[in-house]
Amino acid sequence: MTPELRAWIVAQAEAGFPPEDCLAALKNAGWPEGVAVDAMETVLSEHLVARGRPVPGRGHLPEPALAHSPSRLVVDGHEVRVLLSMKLPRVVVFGGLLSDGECDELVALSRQRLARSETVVIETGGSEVNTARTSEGMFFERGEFDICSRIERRVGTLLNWPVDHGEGLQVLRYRPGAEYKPHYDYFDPAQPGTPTILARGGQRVGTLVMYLNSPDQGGATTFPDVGLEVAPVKGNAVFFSYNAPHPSTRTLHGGAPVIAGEKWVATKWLRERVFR
Ligand code: PD2
Ligand code: ZN
Repeated sequence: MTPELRAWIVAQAEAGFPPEDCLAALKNAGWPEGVAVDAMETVLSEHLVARGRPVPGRGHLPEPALAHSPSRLVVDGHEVRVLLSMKLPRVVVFGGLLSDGECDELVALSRQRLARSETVVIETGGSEVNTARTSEGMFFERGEFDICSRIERRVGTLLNWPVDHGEGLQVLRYRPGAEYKPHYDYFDPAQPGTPTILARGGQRVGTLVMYLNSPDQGGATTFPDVGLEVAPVKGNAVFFSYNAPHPSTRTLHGGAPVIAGEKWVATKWLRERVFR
């Protein structure tokens, strides 16, 4: 995006023109709608952040049905416990979202692919360790296996979010010493590659980290802004959502170093729009 176009989008908004007019002009100029929407959101939220003004949030977010404070939810015939619910950051911890058998199956299906990516690392010299994220990972396609579809459906029902607005499951394995330093899961509007990423499904608006085993020691999911630690327990999951790609959501989170044993998780990221 050119500086001139950025300035034009900001000028339209400051002059009080409705966003629909700006969008229509971009579409007339040949921009696909999704790309134009993301460009406007990116430019305007950056502009507001630069001015120290709050970024308006997106209205609609993934959210479990907790209005009447249930201690359990029955989702597609599967009982899920509600262990913790926090407003800011929006965090919910679920118990028993996955059965032991489902966890084991995901680990078995992903293990070979993790092993394969290790070989690639060795071939390139093996010294390029990303110190922020020392786990190994792989992605399933959405619906790649029956187990993926079943979990995707359950997560969609639990969080009231369409299955096609979700990325495929990502599996991570952490060995002793491995960690995931604190980060945000949304795509940083200030990064030059972000508009391209957003063209496929828009922003991430929610994350569900599902624990596929219980490490012997360490490996909690941490939210440093609020001093929250979620213990990794096989079958449990931590959900959090973010209504803007902004630190005001307080969704900074990390995976604490694993001290003993391995840690396996499956992460499901939820997008604003259809992700294909
Ligand atoms: O494994 C975790 O606890 C963890 C922590 C932070 C996973 C993710 N982020 C992630 O997959 O984004
Ligand atoms: Zn994360």
